Amino acid sequence: MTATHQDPETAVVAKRADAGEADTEEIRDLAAAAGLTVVDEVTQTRKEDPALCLGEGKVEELARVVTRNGAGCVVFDNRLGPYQTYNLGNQLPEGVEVKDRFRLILDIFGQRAQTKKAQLQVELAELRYELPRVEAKVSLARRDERPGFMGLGEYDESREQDIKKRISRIRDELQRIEDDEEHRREQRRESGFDLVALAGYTNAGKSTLLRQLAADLDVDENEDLHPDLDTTAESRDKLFTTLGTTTRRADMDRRNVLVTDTVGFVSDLPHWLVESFKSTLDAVYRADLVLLVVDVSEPVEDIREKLVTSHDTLYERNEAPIVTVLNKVDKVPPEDVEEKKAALSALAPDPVAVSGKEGLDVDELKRRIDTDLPPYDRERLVLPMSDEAMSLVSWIHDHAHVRDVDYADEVVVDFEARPSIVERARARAADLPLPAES
Ligand SMILES: Nc1nc2c(ncn2[C@@H]2O[C@H](COP(=O)(O)OP(=O)(O)OP(=O)(O)O)[C@@H](O)[C@H]2O)c(=O)[nH]1
Ligand SMILES: [Mg+2]
Repeated sequence: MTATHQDPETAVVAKRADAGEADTEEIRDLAAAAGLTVVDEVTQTRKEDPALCLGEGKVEELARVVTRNGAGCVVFDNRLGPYQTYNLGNQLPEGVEVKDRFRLILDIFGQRAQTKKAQLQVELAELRYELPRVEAKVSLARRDERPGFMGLGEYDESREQDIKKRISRIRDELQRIEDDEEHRREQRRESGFDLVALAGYTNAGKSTLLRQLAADLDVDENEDLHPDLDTTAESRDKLFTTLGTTTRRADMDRRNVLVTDTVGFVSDLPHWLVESFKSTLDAVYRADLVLLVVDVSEPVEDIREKLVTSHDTLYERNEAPIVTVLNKVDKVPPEDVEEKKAALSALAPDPVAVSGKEGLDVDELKRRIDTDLPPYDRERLVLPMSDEAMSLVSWIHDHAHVRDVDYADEVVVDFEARPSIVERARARAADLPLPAES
């Protein structure tokens, strides 16, 4: 068969599994999310070959498949070491790029990063990916170097130093951004808001739920643009539609709640990659309540695995209560939802089943947000009839849920709010000047 020209947007997927069938569904979705067209796949079940990941014969087959399709790129679902990437490149037609799963995820993040913060995080992740590869080259060059001979390692050594310096500069810059955001969260709490975060795997339906819960437009001015918030846009299953964070005010009866949507998790993310996105995940780690969203139409074993990994990621840093949200109930018969609930009861003791798309049981979810957030304190203040007291009443209206105000000789205001808000209202009431004798 004759080779067509190589198309850089065309990919062949490769995957090695230790046992069983190699499932390529997710890596195909990831490749599509990166803008690649997957034309074919080559899989193998065997133990890892240290030089090539796949067996030698399999790699020859891979080279033939790549040539036949004119593919410009091979995407491995496996993690490839620096030498494996290099060796595979030598076995494949010239010019064909070899990417592993993590390189591909970095590509997607790079394409989606729109804010300064997201771009810094992507760059940090890329440098962290590159560093061990450069270090490996440096140590090889050192080993082979003969005394008195300025060797190959020189370039790599200075590259290694550059990467380390850049990593530390980016860390400082991200730290400043994190501090600003922490400050903003504190200000929002002081204004009487409870902070709720949506977390979960990519494609679970977090952004769709945000739309259902939201009362008005974004409250963040400088966050990522959100193509997925356009309700008129045709939605189709796509991974990592959301990379930054978006915060919106929820439409609630009693509490003032801000809901933040965040980047989705993906399976098998290495620690360094998750760490690079810590600033984005801080919105989850520092929330007052986390809504952990899963797609209930997936097989129960997949859901279980995702819940376990999500809990591991969250419990490391988060003390907030978690409400598990079983989303997409419209895709599953009710009896299956019940069966899955029962099967997952140890991990998700009291989940809420909803459909973000159809708006089913969103009110029930709001009730759960209300009850599972840290409780409000209730207070009843008796204030003198004065201008200062009126301005305190209006402050209480802004920061708390007012149950009743009674204007007679005195003002009696009955309200509930975050404990810190109640405390401040009490302090302000104690400071009110006594009304002038008349
Ligand atoms: N049938 C059905 N589809 C849904 C529901 N909720 C979301 N979807 C679809 O699932 C896909 C993913 O939804 P998103 O809200 O973008 O998911 P996400 O969790 O924000 O994904 P990332 O931003 O990639 O982390 C979209 O095609 C939605 O239309 C639901 O309740 N039922
Ligand atoms: Mg999203």
